[in-house]
Amino acid sequence: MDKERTLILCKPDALQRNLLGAVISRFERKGLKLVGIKMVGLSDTELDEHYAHLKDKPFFEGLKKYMKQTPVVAMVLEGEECIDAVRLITGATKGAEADAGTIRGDFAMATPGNIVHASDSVENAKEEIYRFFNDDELYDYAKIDETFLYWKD
Ligand code: IDP
Ligand code: MG
Repeated sequence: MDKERTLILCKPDALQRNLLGAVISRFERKGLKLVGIKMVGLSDTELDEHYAHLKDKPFFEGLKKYMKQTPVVAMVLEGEECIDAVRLITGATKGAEADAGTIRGDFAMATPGNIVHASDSVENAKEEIYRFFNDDELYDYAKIDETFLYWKD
């Protein structure tokens, strides 16, 4: 199984609605390893890059305004095949349509306010991590639960 890293942004509504701990807890209890974390005030340049696939959408400017209301908390999580696993925990884009039990399904009702961003592919994860983190802000360390988490026999 490939070890992957993925980028999470806890969006301004996660901070404003006091859901930061609840969000991080969802990833922790799944067994994902936190290898980087920081608070970031997003710039227009970063948002134009990060949401380049949406630049022609009518909601693009509103999305940027929402993402700049407060700093976001950026995290890099590591785990075997974690990119898809984290997207499952995150849930569908529109809060009201996201499955119960997912972060968006449990905590969000709409868009753009859907609590978290999570990378959606290996290629995008690499690009997004590089956009928000320097190499010396990401940590390699052994975690004592890994033998049981990824038990192979
Ligand atoms: P994703 O976050 O589930 O990957 P994307 O389509 O990549 O979804 O959209 C990025 C973000 O843009 C969403 O998480 C949401 O905050 C916002 N967004 C997506 N669609 C809409 C919309 O129809 N109206 C307003 N905001 C939207
Ligand atoms: Mg996306």
